[in-house]
Amino acid sequence: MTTSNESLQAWVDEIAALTKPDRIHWCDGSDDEYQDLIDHMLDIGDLIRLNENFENCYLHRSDPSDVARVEHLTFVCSRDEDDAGPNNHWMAPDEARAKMNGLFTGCMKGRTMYVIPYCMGPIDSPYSRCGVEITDSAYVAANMKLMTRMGDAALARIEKDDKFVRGLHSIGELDPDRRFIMHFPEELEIQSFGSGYGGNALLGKKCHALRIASWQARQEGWLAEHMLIVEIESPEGEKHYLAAAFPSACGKTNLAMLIPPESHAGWKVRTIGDDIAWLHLDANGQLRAINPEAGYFGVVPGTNEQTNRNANQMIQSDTIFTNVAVTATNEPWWEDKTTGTPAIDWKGNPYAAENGPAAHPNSRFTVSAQQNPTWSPLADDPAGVPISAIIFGGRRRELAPLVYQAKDWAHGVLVGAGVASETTAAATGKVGIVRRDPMAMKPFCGYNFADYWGHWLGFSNRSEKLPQMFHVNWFRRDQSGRFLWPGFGDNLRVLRWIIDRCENRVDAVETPIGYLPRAEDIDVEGLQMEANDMATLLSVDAAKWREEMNSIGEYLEEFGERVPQKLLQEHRKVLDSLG
Ligand code: GTP
Ligand code: SPV
Ligand code: MN
Repeated sequence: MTTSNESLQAWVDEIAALTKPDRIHWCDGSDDEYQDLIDHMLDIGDLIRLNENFENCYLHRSDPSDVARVEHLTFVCSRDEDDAGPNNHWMAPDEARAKMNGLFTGCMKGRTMYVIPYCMGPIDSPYSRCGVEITDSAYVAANMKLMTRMGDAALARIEKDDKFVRGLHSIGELDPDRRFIMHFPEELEIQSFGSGYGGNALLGKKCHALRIASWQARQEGWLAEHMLIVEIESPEGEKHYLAAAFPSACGKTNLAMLIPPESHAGWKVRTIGDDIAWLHLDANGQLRAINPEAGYFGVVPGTNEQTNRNANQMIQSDTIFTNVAVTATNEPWWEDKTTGTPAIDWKGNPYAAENGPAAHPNSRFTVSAQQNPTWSPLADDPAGVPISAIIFGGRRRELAPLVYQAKDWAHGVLVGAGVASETTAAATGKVGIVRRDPMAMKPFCGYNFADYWGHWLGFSNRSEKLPQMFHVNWFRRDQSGRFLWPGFGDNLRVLRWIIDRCENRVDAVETPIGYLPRAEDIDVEGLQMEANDMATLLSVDAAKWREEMNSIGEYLEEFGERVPQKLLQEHRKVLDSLG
């Protein structure tokens, strides 16, 4: 196949000449093609078929050195280093291109080159953007089919728009020393070599829909964010759409498909998106969100009937599992799964407890969003959904209360900029280290955070109907390590307070860091919670917050003179009111 779009055809020809594949396959996105990809991977041993209880489910074991995003090998190659900012690794575009050209030369010899046209967002939405990923990985092609609107329809839109993000990917030799994820935002281009893992290899997701899109969004006046989008409907039929940014492996997928607790009969929760939101102001000044993705690449460990019945059900069929364990009867198994026992670990070795967890802590499922029992058809609405509240959050065993509300938009931007969270297994490196992760975008913002905060602040000049902003923390613990808040479905109780605040239906306690709930305003019916725990969850320790605000101040200073004065003023205000 070929395309009528000359620049796409020329680029594909150029990449084929560089990488020298044996075959070129243009993906049409059909179900037959998906099955062919699966059959091929079963043949060559890249996939293992799981047993009949998991219909059309497969296990992929990645190279043990290639199980998570690699932030130290991810670069933003803008022409000016300051445009990438201290939040990114930077390499000069010429140097990066020379390095990548060397790696890509002849790298697809003996392999098939897949050309994958995809559309991020509903095919007919003005907010959507297209891309083409060229890859030598059938695993990537199959995952892109589940994760994006991939194939003929996307190609037709590309031929109409004549604009697309170019993503070039090769697994290379999966050698960590020859692994780089490069972004050229000015050219709308991505080059990724040496990894087959999700965020490094499925280029539509973090590379395009966040790093490149955030850059485009700044120029065009919108936001590309690491946010879930969820619909909450009350028993009376009142609907609200919330967008929430939590760092990787901090609960977005779970919140986006939560199951109301038993005490909450009549409440309905539907999922628009679980990881990425593109936010635009409409003609009336209403902020609207689309989910650019069409599938979920979710954390497997921790998923079970109690924590997330929907996710558990969603991954019983037509799912690609990456790096989970299997039982003796070839069912997938992971930590906190409530049935079965592991026989073979994620590396393919006989399971032995002393070798660590059976499933990799960052093992993932890939599944079409339509399999989610709470999938909302509004995920396909070209106009997106109107957002009532923006929620930031992190994984903090101390300090951050269960929930608080920012005083206004500018204060909310400071709250977002100050987000800190314990690192997780979603990226290589140490787990459990608290680091700043502004707006949960530390690994994903394709430009200087100082400019990004300025872009966020600017929205208040453009609309008087902006969403309210909040911060949540589901992860407070006591001395013994026990979670103080039950989390998961019970998080609805907190979302209700957030909605009531948006609707001006409930008072709050004003503190220097923002508005907190009165304890009686969080509905705890049916919860076995100690009053003490709730008091801890809703307390603000001024001395510790002064330390926190000083540390946020030091962090902002790292960005030098580009930091907006307005943000520094907000910071000063909070610090002053802490006394
Ligand atoms: P990415 O896909 O990496 O962006 O992650 P995510 O933000 O979608 O995180 P996800 O919902 O997959 O949750 C990650 C881990 O946190 C899983 O092991 C969950 O079981 C756990 N988790 C999610 N929500 C809660 C919660 O409310 N409380 C507690 N204690 N754990 C949670
Ligand atoms: C994350 O790490 O935030 C993910 C998984 O959502 S990945 O697509 O690999 O980035
Ligand atoms: Mn994510």
